Amino acid sequence: MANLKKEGKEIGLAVIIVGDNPASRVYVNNKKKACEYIGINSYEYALKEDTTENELIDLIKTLNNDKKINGILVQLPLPKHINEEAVINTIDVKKDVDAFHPVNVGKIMIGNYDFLPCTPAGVMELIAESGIEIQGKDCVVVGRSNIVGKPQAMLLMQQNGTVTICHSKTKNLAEYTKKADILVVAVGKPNAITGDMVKDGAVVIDVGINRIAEKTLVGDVNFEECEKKASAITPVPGGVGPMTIAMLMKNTVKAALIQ
Ligand code: L34
Repeated sequence: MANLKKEGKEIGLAVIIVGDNPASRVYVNNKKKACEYIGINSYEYALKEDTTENELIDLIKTLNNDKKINGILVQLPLPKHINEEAVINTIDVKKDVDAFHPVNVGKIMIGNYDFLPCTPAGVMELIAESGIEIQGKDCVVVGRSNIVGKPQAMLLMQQNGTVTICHSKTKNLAEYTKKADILVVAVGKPNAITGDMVKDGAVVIDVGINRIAEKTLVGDVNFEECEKKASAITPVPGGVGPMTIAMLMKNTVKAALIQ
C-alpha cells in the first residue's frame, strides 16, 4: 500500500476538538487512524470544554501560519459558548479541508471549487463508484444543514439531478420521498424514513448516525424496511461515515498540493 510519508511527502493535518463529546471523540480518533494509514501527520489539539472563543481563534491563527500544517479541522459541534461561525471564518481558506469557510462555500455554489465538504463529497463518491447516474434523476435531500443538506443538494444539481430539499417544516414528507430516484437523508432522527416512504428501485443514502443505546448505532433510515425496496442502500455504521473520512484525506492531500 502506498504511504505518503514513506515516499518522503510530509503532509500535516491539525484536528481541534473542544470538550468531551463522546461521538466527536470517536470520529476524531477515526480521522487520526486514517491519517496514520495513508501517511499524513496528524496533530491533535484536544482543548478543555471551558476554552474561550478567543483562545480557540488564537490557536487557529497560529496553525494558519504553521508551515507543517496543511489542513485545519475544527470538529463540530463546539460548546455553546463558542460562536462556530467566528471560528470557521478564522481558518485560512487554503487550509479549510472541511470547506466550511464562507469563501469555500461560495465557490461551491458557483461550481469552481478546491474543496468539497467531506460528507456530501463522500455521498457523491459512493453514487459514482456504484455506477449510478444522477443526470435527469429525481433527487430528494431530506435535511438542510450547512454541512450536509445544502451542499448535498448543490452537488446533485451540478450533476444534473432534479433536486428537491425537504426539511422539518415540509408538509407530507412521504409525498416527496416516494418520488425520489435518489434519496439522501440527513436529519439526525431514527426511522425518519420508513419502507412505505421509498419508491421501488430507489437509491437510499443514509447520512444519519444516532446512538439509540450505549453501543447501538442507527441511521435515519429504517434499513430493514427500505432495503427491501431500494436498488442500493447504505448501512449505518459502515456507510457514509467512513466515506467522510476518506474525503477528508483527499482534501488534505489537495490542500498540500495547492500550498
Ligand atoms: N468539522 N465536524 C467537522 N467536520 C466533519 O466532517 C464532521 N463530521 C460530522 C460531525 N462533525 C464534523 C464528521 O466527521 C460527522 N462526521 C463523522 C465522521 C466519522 C464517522 C461518522 C461521522 C464515522 O467514523 N462513522 C463510523 C462509525 C463511528 C462510530 O462508531 O460512532 C461509521 O461506520 O459510520
